[in-house]
Order: sequence, then C-alpha cells, then structure tokens
Amino acid sequence: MATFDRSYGYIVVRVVYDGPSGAGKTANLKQLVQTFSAQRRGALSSPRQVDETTAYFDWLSLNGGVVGGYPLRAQLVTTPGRDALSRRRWHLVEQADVIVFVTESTPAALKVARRSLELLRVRLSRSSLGPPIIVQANKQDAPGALSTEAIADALGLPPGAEVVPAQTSDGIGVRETVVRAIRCAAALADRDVVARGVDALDDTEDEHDLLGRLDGSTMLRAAVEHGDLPALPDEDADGRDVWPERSGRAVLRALARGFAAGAFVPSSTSPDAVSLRASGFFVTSSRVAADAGRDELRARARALIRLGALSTSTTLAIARAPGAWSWLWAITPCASTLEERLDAACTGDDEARLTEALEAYARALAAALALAVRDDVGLDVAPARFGEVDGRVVYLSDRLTAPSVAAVAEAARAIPARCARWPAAVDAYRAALDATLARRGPLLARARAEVLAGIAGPHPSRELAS
Ligand SMILES: Nc1nc2c(ncn2[C@@H]2O[C@H](COP(=O)(O)OP(=O)(O)OP(=O)(O)O)[C@@H](O)[C@H]2O)c(=O)[nH]1
Ligand SMILES: [Mg+2]
Repeated sequence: MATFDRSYGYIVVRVVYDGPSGAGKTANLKQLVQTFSAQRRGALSSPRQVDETTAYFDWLSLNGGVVGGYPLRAQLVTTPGRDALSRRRWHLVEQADVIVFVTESTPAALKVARRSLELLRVRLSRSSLGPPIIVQANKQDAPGALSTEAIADALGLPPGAEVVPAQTSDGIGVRETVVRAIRCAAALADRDVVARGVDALDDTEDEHDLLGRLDGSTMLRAAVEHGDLPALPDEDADGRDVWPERSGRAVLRALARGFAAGAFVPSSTSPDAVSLRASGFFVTSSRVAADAGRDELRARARALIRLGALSTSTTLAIARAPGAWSWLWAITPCASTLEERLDAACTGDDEARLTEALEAYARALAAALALAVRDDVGLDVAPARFGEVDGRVVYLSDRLTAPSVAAVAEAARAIPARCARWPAAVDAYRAALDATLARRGPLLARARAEVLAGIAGPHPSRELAS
C-alpha cells in the first residue's frame, strides 16, 4: 500500500526485488546508482552487510513522476536470498506494492527459482490482494541462458506473462525493469489516492525504521501474529514468570535476536507443544492451564536444581496467551544428544568417535546412578536424554522418574549388544564406567557391582573379580 511522506509531501511506493541468492538483486540497485543522477536518487545503503551477499536488505530511493497531484518517490528494496534469512525475506515482501522477481536464466538456476517463486506466491496469498510480480530474467550472457519465452514456461507463468530480459552487470534491462515496476506501483497508488485521499495513507517509514522492524522482538511478535509460533515469553515479564530471573532474561533477549535473524527450525509442532532449534538454543514450549503455569514452572525449576552437576543452564519462562492457556517455554543451549552421536558413529563405522560417545555415556550413567542412590532422584537414562556442553555431560530434560538402580543397569547392559561390532570401543566403555563409578565412593559399591555385573567383559576390574 502506498504511503504518504507528510514532511516533504511525497506519495511513496515500495518496489521489492526478490529472488534466489546470487540472482542479481543487489546488482540491479548498484546499476541504478550509475543510471540515475544524484538529483533523482538517494544513496545506496546495505545495512550490516559482512560479505557479498545481502544480510538485511539494500535500499535506494528514486524520485520521479506524479500521483494524485503529489510528487512520487519509489523505495527500492532488495530481499536477502539466502534460505536461512527467509524470515526477513517474508517480512520485506509483505510490504511491497510491486515485486520484481529476479532469476538467473539457465535451466539449473530456474529450478531453484521456480521453487522460490512458488513459496513467494504461497506467502503472498495470505493477504487478500497480493502485489503484482514482474519477472526479470537476468544473466542472459551466461552460457546456456534460455529465451524469455522458455523462462516463462520453466517458471510456470501464465500464458502471455511478460519477462524482462537483463544482463544486469552490464546495465542491460535494469532501467526497463524499474520503470515498468514503478509505473505499475504508481497506477495502483493513483487508484488508492483517488478512492481514499492522501489523509488515509499511512506514514512513510525510512530505512532505519525498516531495519528496526527486522531486528529484535518486533519480528518475533509478527511470527506470533502469523500463528507460526505460540505466544512468546517477554523479557520484561513478571519475575515469577522467568527462572532463573536474571540470566533468564538475558537468554530471552538472545533468543529474540536469534528469531530475528530468521534462523529457527521447528522440529515438531502440535497444538499443545512445539520444539525448535534457534541460534544455539533448543527450545520447547508446552501449553499449560493459565492458573497452573507458575506452579508448573516452580516444580520444573526444583527438578532442575536437583540435577546438580548434570543440569544444563535451562531457562524457564511463561508466556501468557489470551484465554485460559499459557505457554511454558524451556530454553537450553543446543547440544547434540549422545544418541545422535552413537548413531552417527555406528553408521559411519567410526570407532574413535564411538569410543568418545560411549565414554561420555558411561559418565552420564555413573552420575545418574549417584543421583538415584544418594539423592533419591531418578532420570530417564536413555542416551537421547544426555548431551555434552563444554565437555561436561548434561541431562537434556527436566523430567524426573522414580529412582532405580535396575533401570541404570539395564541401560548400561544395552550397549555391549548394540555396539558388538566395535569390541575395543565397548572395552573402553566398560573401563570408563568402572573407573567413574569407583571414584564415586563406597556408598555406591553395591549399585556399582549390580551395574557392572551385567556387562562384565573380558577384562573385569581387579576389585570386582576378587
Ligand atoms: N555474468 C553475470 N553476472 C551477473 C549479472 N548480474 C549479476 N551478476 C553477478 O552475480 C553475483 C551475485 O549478484 P548479487 O546482486 O549480489 O545477488 P543477490 O541476488 O543480491 O544475492 P543475495 O544478496 O545473496 O540474495 C555478483 O557477482 C554479480 O556481479 C549478469 O547479468 N551477468
Ligand atoms: Mg543481494
């Protein structure tokens, strides 16, 4: 939707250059800087860019034309094409009056472009009136480049759809594309101004406003409104809704930055629970009755405290949602589980890695046994429940069970059978379990004998054998 710059009296439209990474979106704007005089345009800016590829967007404004008696300004904005940044991409395209979809022209690149264009269409179909899309077939100089007709076909465009051929790095087709896009946006803006008058138009935002919206918790809130995520915990929440309070708030801030970077990957979603990985964190959220949220948070915090040295730095936080439900979030630093490590080592027939993973699991079992015997705390001792953070074995869950020496012994016994093809790794596992349990002192002697008895190998420890 066109906006109105009330300070300078401009009608402002936004043309968003979208398309796969490397297609030439930024190259279009760079060429436009050469094409138009400094009186007609602003400066090209590419906020927080660290290498060749776009991190947030590129921004260039261009003056020219009249709409409803007011001078017209076009804001030209590119999206970042990298998949990992798609959240930023969607945010940007949703603000477009017209989209220029830039693609390379070879058959291989067009396959990627078709998929990208389909995703774009799905995204735009969420709003009733999606903006028009103009396709630019760039890199026509590349060997094997197809004609514009063949490109329209490869992208599945409707019959008669126009494709603008371009060789952006040499300035060919760049001006034609932008003129066509701005004309199209101006015609739409004209209709809008005639129908509603300029007073009904929103205020224009500049590139700093846009960057602010792409960064931080604003993006998060947008994801929530879209229904991609349950209600999110607020770093400014009541102290009783965040545990541990101080470091928890810092984690919530870091998580917000991670979401804003667009880098979160859902791993499972149901109406009652979601789990996902986001910028170094493993995050789960489950629905709880609103009036039980704080009790549940306290119970889980107590369980974490009881884990002692096995605990990770987990943050718990409640996000209140409208109605009778809240969401209880648990945020832990990402670590691959011992199950994943065992699995990868077995699949890759990598005995050295297997030995490392088994030694870590031996330490996990020893710690679980100590908790069961000394502290009356039971853990789920499957390898999937443990990981290693900074060289320390940790319990990746906050779920406690009834303490049971037999359960630890059974888990310990499962390893020799599972890893029978790597006898040296199994020997190292036995030795690690034996040594770690021995260090835990006499209180564990009986439990230790029970656990080791089930897996006694060719070299049982002297102490047990005697
Ligand atoms: N041969 C050739 N190279 C081009 C053409 N247009 C752009 N390039 C080059 O393609 C590369 C990628 O172009 P960019 O404009 O950075 O790509 P982008 O679409 O902005 O990519 P992201 O920022 O990652 O989304 C650059 O090295 C350009 O110089 C062209 O028409 N022909
Ligand atoms: Mg770019």
